[in-house]
Amino acid sequence: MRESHQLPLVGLLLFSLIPSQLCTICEVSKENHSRLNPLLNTMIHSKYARGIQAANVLLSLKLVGIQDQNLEQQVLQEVSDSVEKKRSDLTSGELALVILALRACQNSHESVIYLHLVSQLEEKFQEEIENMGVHDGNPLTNYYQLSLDVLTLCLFNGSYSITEVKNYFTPANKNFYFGGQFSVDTGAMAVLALTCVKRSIQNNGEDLQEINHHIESLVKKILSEKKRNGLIGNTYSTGEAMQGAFHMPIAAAQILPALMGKTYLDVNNVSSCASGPGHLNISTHEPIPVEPTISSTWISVNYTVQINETFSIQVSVPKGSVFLDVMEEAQKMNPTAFRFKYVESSWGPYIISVQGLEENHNDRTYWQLLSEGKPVSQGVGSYVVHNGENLEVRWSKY
Ligand code: CBY
Repeated sequence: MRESHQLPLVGLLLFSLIPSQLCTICEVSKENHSRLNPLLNTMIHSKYARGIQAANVLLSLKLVGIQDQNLEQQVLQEVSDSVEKKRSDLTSGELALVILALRACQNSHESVIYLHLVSQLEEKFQEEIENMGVHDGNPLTNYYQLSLDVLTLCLFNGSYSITEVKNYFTPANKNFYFGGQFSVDTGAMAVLALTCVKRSIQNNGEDLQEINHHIESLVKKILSEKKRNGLIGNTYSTGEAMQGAFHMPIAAAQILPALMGKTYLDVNNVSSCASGPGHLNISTHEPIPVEPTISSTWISVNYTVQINETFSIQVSVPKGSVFLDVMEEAQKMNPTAFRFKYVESSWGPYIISVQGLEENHNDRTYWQLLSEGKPVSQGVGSYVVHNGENLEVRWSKY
């Protein structure tokens, strides 16, 4: 997982934690607001901002105070439709995001209609905890989603136990790590959740001290993952971010609030969301479409499925193809060795099984994607492959 993809959350986090030092650097000044248009356009016009992903976009639009009734209505409709479609199939974190998006920046009296969603989230959060009880501390989903759950319950008066949060969110908990590597996304979301919980604690007791301690230690871990070029908040990294790393609507939706000086902790603060000078005004014209690289050039890559045995094949795909294209071509050529299934996630297609062997969160197994033996930092739908590359999907544990 490369640092470029961690920027959105690191941005949110740095901003929320050390505002006095970083606000002025993180936040894009008013005269430069037009530079945010590429991000906005990515969020708004992408045909990929579908389903649950629309919740991320709606949340971001509301937080930065975009005043476009039409647009908001459209995204809201997409969110409502996908909730309707998935219903009880929504994971806890997806439901939390939906609540954050729907209730963001609303007066509390307008929000009564969403109360049942909060009680559904309370249930889903309990199911996560119960699963940890019977499956060796592994939740149904992951700690990124548990953090979203706690953040949402905390912001919108749901019930949760501070003692539970305190015990489960110790920074040494294995769920903060994948394959021994600290997950910056997970840590950042946990810090947002713990910060909300901290603010809700009235007395200066043991709970407060422990939560504070968790926050400090998680922030340390996040900062120690900062790479030489992994800065957010200075002109350079922001400029770079605008140019390419945030071409997915979800990535754009996560970085934009930070650039406007907002964090997910602000969603229940109507005055901080409210429109006024300093909020974004956008021209939501259709972006000029980038010509797809129409090319008759074909490239050849090696593709391997690694379980206990190794299955390899040489595949030809048009230049500009992504990992998924390679997997599909291999599947056509030899379905027995290379058949696979995927689901749509907020970050695009996510591989759940190969050769019928399915990932399992209770066992912490998954299909890892690698190039030249190293894990790639994008999903199968975004990772563009190169001529002569050695690609692999490997049955792994995280
Ligand atoms: N979101 C979630 O529930 C996902 C949480 C998250 C921490 C997430 C990254 C961060 C985010 N902002 O959403 C996450 N990934 C998790 C938890 C996981 C694990 C999923 C299983 C579980 N317990 O829920 C797991 C298995 C460790 C994992 N991610 C695997 C992978 C690989 C996917 C391969 C496949 N089978 O399709 C992959 C490609 C790494 C690899 N080389 O194998 C991977 N993740 C990547 C690259 C990413 C980043 C995507 C970046 C991009 N541009 O596509 C990521 C943003 C994310 C999604 N994973 Co995981 C992390 C990063 O690079 N910053 C909540 C929901 C409501 O949206």
